Formats: sequence, C-alpha cells, structure tokens
Amino acid sequence: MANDSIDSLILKLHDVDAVKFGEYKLKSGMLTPIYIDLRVLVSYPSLMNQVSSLIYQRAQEEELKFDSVCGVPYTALPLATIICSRNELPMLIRRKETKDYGTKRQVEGKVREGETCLIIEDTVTSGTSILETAEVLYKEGLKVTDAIVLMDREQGGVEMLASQGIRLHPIISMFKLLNVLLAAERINDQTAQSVRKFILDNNTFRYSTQCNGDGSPVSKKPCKEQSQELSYGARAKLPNVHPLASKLLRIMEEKQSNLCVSADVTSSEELLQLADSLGPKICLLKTHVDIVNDYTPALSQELKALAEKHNFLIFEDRKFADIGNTVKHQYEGGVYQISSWSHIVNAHVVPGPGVLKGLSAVGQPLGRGCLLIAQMSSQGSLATGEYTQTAVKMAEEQSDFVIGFICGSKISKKPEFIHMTPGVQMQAGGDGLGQQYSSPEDVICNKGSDVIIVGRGVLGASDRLEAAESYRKSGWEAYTKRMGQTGQ
Ligand code: S5P
Repeated sequence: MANDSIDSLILKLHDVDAVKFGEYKLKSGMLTPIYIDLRVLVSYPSLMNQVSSLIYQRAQEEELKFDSVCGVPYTALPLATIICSRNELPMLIRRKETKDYGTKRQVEGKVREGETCLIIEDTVTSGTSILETAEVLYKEGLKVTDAIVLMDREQGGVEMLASQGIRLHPIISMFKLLNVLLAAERINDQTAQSVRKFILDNNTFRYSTQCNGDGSPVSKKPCKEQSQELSYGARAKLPNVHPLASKLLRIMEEKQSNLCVSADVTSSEELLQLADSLGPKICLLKTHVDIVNDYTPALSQELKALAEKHNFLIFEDRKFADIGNTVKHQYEGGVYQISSWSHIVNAHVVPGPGVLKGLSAVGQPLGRGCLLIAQMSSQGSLATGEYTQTAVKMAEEQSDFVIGFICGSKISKKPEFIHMTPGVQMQAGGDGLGQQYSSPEDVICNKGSDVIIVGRGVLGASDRLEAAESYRKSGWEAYTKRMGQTGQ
C-alpha cells in the first residue's frame, strides 16, 4: 500500500474533523486527548470510496481467504457495502438488536456454515466490538480469521484479538497518524507527545485482567472457562510441536515449574552457584553471558552439565538483531560460541525474516530453538500493534526453528508456541530504568502467558532459593487456576 496515499488520507480525515484533539470520553468511559469519529465519512463520498479501496487492497495484499464480508455496525456497514458491491462479494449484516418478530436472526444474508467471514471495522481501541461481531458470526457456524480496521488506536486491540485467534490488519496506526499530522504542522510537538503518552499508558490489553471480573474490556472469559485449554504436558505431545518446545513443556509438567530465572550476574562462580542451587526449581535458566566478567568456555560447559543434572534448559538472552549473515557468525562463533551450549536464543524481528534464516542455518541442525521478541516489558517499547503481529506471522512461517515468543501476554492461539514473559515480580511496579513489573498471577492466569522470567525478584532476595520456590509456587498456582483446577 503506497505510503503517500495513506498520508493524504490522514490529512483528509483531519480536514473533515474525523480526527479531533481535545478531551473526549470513549465508550469505555476513558478520557482521551484524541478522538476518532469516522461516522462523518458518509458525508464525503470520495473519502468513502478511497477508504473502501484501501481496505479491499489490504485484503488482497495480505492474500486473505474469505467467503463473505461483514462490517461492524454501524460505521463500517456502508464501507462493507461499497467493498462488496464493487467487488461482487457476498455481504452479511450483523443486527445490533435481535428482532423480536419474524426470523429473530442476528445475521442477515445467506449464511453457509463453515464459511469464513472477513470483518471490517472503522476504529479499534480494545478490539471488543470486533470480538462481539465475531461471536455472533461464530454462533451462526461461520469462521472469522481476519479483520481489517481503518484506524488502530494501538491500545491493545491487535494483541487482544490475536489472543482470540483473529488477526487484525490496521490501515492507519495512531503513531503514523500523529507523525503525518505533525509533519504537516496540523498539530504541534506537545500535542503529539501527550497523545503518544496517553496511548502508551493506556494499553487496554496489557493492563486489563481477564480473571478478576474488574470490568476489563478485554476478554469476558473467566479463567475457569479456559479449562478446555491444553495442559503443558498435552501440548508437549502435539504432532507439530518443535522437539525442543516439547522438551521444555515436558520439563515444566514434570517439575511443576513455569519459572525461568534470569541469572543476571557478573561472575562465573556466582552464575554456576545459582544454576546448581536453583536448578531443581526452574524449567529454564536465562543468561546474559556478555555481562560475565571472567567468561571462559569452561563456564558454558559447566552450565550444560548443570542443566543435565537438574533437568532445565539454557536460554542465552542474546537478542540477535542484525542481518542473517551477521547473526549467523554471532550465534556460532566469537568468544561465546552460543550455539554450542544454549538450547534457546531470542531475536528481534526488526531486521525481517533474514535474521531467522541466519540463525536457523546454525541452530536448526543442532536442534536449537528461537524465541521472537514480539513485545517488551519496558516502558515506551515500540514493539506493539502491527509489529507484534508481524512477529507472530514470522513465527508461524518459521515454526521449524521458532518455538515461541518473548511477550507480555498470549499473542498466538497456536498451542505449539510457548509464551514467555519478563518483567515479573510479586509486586507490580518498576525499577526506575523503564522496567515494568507484573505479578506471576497476572502474567500466567490473566495474560495467558506460559513462563515467568524473573531476575531481580529472585537475585535481590536474601534467600534466593526460598524466593525461587515462592515464584515457582505462584507461577504454578496461577497455571492450575487458569486450567480451572484447584491449586496444588
Ligand atoms: O522485554 C523484555 C525482554 C527481556 S528478555 N524485558 C526484559 O526485562 N527482558 C530480560 O528479562 C532482561 O534483559 C532481564 O535479563 C530480565 C528481567 O530482569 P528483572 O531483574 O527485571 O526481573
């Protein structure tokens, strides 16, 4: 999709007051410094046509497969109509209120069970409107795999829908909109900054809870209803699971531990001592080998032996982020020869799929696995929205090497992928350097992640073994709660 056509659309939307700055109340009651009101579009036929074309173009670019189109009532309804009419596609209409006479149908149009319906929406904040429409379509026996939205406020909608198995494709994202309006001097720096801050501070997915019934707009599923979810042990046996993910899931089940300790220490002796003493409590030991002052190859060999002794895996948190050819060397060679001892590594998706190609050329023959960094725990992280979604897509395309994600919450419905979440401490808060903490219960039970990664929560305790046991216990209890069992 051409960038200049998006830029000109953004300016036109601003011209017709579809984008307003000030103080407005959202459907959820939240006050916002920016309001997107696309209802006015119907008064501007050429804009309606332009938006409809961009939505359809996006469906084609993404090569989406669908049998019908449904616009979320009401604003997206005329957009769906134009798209369907122009491209001769069958349309479905979702009623907002069920009729109390006649057929009492909630969906109008010819419904053929088993077919796939593409949802169109004008603006997304948390994603609940799309989910509500999808749920009505599910009841009719239809499938929903994708939705396209004109304007994504980047407040967690993409992630929430991904956790429910729906890929959301935004045409305009909030940050893009701000940049274009700023460059065109329609808004000043201060306004852009205050909106950016609002968006980052109000991520409905990251800060909502699915379990506690606190009125969160995200998922109406209480933990109990998620009991159809597969256990770690069952996921280990799935036909398409990566052998290393299978091994980790088995370890988690056997040791009743979804705890990964982040061994961020600077001496070999302390690292080995940690691995040996905490080994029985953990499923995974995460290292930053480049912060060790006295590294020798003997350290990695001894770590490997301790991993065997205590049945855990090693995850070198190297965060590869270069072109394929460079990461290949970084992974295999240099001082650390990471591929020779670390079962798992991780990579940023910013270079594109080449980073995985390079890493897998080294790691795959050795049976190694990689986690993609789809989200980060640090304040102001740019790994949100479409970026996160691209990471999920990339993982799906290279699932012979990617075993899961570093993320704040469950972002893929595929049970073969393992979700690992850093930024975990018993008490929520931060470290003054951007780190943001959530509790084990929140991460595992509410956000649906699989593994808690804990560094200073354990390392900073006077009794590290006792702290590790208490994190293991909390993580495991949150998991059993999620599975709808009583804690053990
Ligand atoms: O988004 C992230 C990704 C990672 S891997 N946020 C993180 O904090 N990490 C890592 O997890 C980080 O490099 C550190 O090693 C660990 C968290 O440490 P803690 O002391 O804050 O628990």
